[in-house]
Amino acid sequence: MGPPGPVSACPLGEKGHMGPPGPVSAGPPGEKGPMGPPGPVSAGPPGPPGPAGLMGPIGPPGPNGKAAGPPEHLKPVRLNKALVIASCPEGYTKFRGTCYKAFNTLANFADSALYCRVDGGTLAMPRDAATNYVLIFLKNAVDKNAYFWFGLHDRREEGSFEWIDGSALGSYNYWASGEPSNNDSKEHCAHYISSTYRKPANANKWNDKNCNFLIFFICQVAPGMLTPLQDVRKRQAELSPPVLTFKKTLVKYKTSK
Ligand SMILES: [Ca+2]
Repeated sequence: MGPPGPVSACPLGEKGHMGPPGPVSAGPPGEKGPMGPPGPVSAGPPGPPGPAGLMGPIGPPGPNGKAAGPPEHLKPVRLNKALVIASCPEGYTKFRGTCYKAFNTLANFADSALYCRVDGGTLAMPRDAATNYVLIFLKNAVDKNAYFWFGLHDRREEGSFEWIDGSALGSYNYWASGEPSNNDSKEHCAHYISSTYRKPANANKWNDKNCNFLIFFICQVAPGMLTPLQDVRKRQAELSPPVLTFKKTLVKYKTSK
């Protein structure tokens, strides 16, 4: 036999088309995943209120409270009947049913009136000659050289003198000659001139003076209208600080011409 013939040398064919995809791999299912976050809360309308619960047990007693009432200084005065008698307070002199006292305490007109109020009264009001002479007697027994306020003024209306209880002066008066003078338009309060005044005709008579002048004064109170002594002392103590802050002024007994 002869040798094999030469291998046929044909050129290669073209590349074929891509084949169809193979079958999907069908492996076993994966494990269960973790639990997801909670979903939104259901937002339905609130239901009706439930019934009231049972009353609880009674609690322990609280601490003792303070007695209710106004502060001490505003409480009404409790009168001690033993002290309320139809006579005058200590140092007062009764005349025609009214008690009078001349004080040797320096004060301006307004504070004099306050002192009298502490005793349950007012500055004295000599509405007639007899009472006027009693007051002159009382003031001179205390100090013949001093001036004394009494309850007459024209602070409300210049020239219209009135008693400190608001009543009009009336027909009786005991003004010194030329008084009331309202010197410098500053004299609105009445006082007794001293008994030893250099012009005897004007001694013990009435004069109008600057109400800020510091002189003595005369009070009047109704008998039996007293506050108990203890209460008076208490009120005096309350009044003392402002009263004692007066400027110490040299008192000159200078009168108008
Ligand atoms: Ca005068």
